Amino acid sequence: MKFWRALERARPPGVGRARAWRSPLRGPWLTSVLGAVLLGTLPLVIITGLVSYVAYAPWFGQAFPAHVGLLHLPYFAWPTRPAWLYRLNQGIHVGLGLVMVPVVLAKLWSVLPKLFVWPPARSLAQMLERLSLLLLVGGILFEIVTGVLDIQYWYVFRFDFYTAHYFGAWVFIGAFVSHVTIKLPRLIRALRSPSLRRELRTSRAATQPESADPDGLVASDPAPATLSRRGALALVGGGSALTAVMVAGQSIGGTARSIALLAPRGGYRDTPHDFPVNHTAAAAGINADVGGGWFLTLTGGGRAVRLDRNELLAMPQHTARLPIACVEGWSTVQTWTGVRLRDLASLVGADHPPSAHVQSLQEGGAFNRATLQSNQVLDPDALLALKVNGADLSLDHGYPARVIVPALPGVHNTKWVHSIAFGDMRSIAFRDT
Ligand SMILES: Nc1nc2c(c(=O)[nH]1)N[C@H]1C(S)=C(S)[C@@H](COP(=O)(O)O)O[C@H]1N2
Ligand SMILES: [Mo]
Repeated sequence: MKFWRALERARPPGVGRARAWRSPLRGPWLTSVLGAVLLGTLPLVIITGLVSYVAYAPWFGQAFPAHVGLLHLPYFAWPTRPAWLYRLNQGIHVGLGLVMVPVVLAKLWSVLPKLFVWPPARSLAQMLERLSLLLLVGGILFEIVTGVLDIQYWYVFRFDFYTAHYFGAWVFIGAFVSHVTIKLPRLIRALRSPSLRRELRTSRAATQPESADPDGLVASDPAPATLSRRGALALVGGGSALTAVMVAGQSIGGTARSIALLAPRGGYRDTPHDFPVNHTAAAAGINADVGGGWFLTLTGGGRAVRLDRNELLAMPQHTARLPIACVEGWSTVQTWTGVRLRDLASLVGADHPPSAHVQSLQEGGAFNRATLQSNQVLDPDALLALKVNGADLSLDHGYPARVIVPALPGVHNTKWVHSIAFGDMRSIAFRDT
């Protein structure tokens, strides 16, 4: 007893004053509506994130982070069809993830007073529960912050973004699953009364606090409503809609790109090269005169072949409309022309290569090479592109030649290609990392 009294005296100022939180909107119903939206959407964000890890082909040592032990979905060879598969996966992960940010913040607001409860725990069980909530809230905020900063290329933190985002996700997944397990019955009960339909018809003037609940979400001394619950939901929905517009613009293209404030990426207005650039040639240390004296080295099947750009242009050319879908939340479909990768493999006698290792002229960086699976080499639309939209590639989009493969994660469409080695690249790739 003495302990509790001491704890009460040690209460920090401003904490534990339940009366300070007076919004009449707070209560199990509002928290549960927001919770239900997140329950329906966050699993999709989680799964597409984990699928993306597998799509990077971690067995070639080229997923980020390279090693995650057992913490991944089952591995499978990422398909090349449908060509928009990775685009869809990343669109859901980044797009839906960002659109849910206002909902997450609103849900945190709805339970905010509970953060300031004093004493922090009255029993061991309660202490464990609050610790798990710390992982839940900390986990989602960490994923949001690291994700958004990555989209902005703003690496303010010292740690590696991908490693942090990946393992942070697993912390959140654990906390999320246990939170849902514990709260689901209460969520269902709270959603029944009052019904959504009735609440959506309730004006601000008729908005009443919910009756006191065992969780203590309802204010003990509620102020008059300044906003109805439907108004609050409309506000959150509006925030989500605005986010959707700002993030989708970069993928929709045209004028919509100019309002893509969340994913500002370059491009060249009114040219065949008017689509986003990931790293520019300047950023990658590629000189403007890269074309002079350039040749491509092919190896495999015990042979080596060197081709210059004119020799590549003299080979059978193939054209395909294919997307580039970047993990950073943008995608674009363009018309690419070049030599089929499988024709290049045949040139060195590797008709059915188990994989291919593509190396860029770019020195250093994590994106200057990629290992492709067998199906990604053999697909009839898998190209070493020399042109885009009928014009020679621009320097920033990978001149003299770049890889473009259907459904391949954007990062593996290597630009400024220098060499391609066909064969079993598993061991080589693992030595690299
Ligand atoms: N050599 C090299 N290739 C690269 C990159 C890079 O930084 N260096 N970025 C990759 C990433 S992450 C993406 S999304 C695409 C973007 O292609 P784009 O800049 O032509 O739009 O190129 C990929 N190829
Ligand atoms: Mo990317």
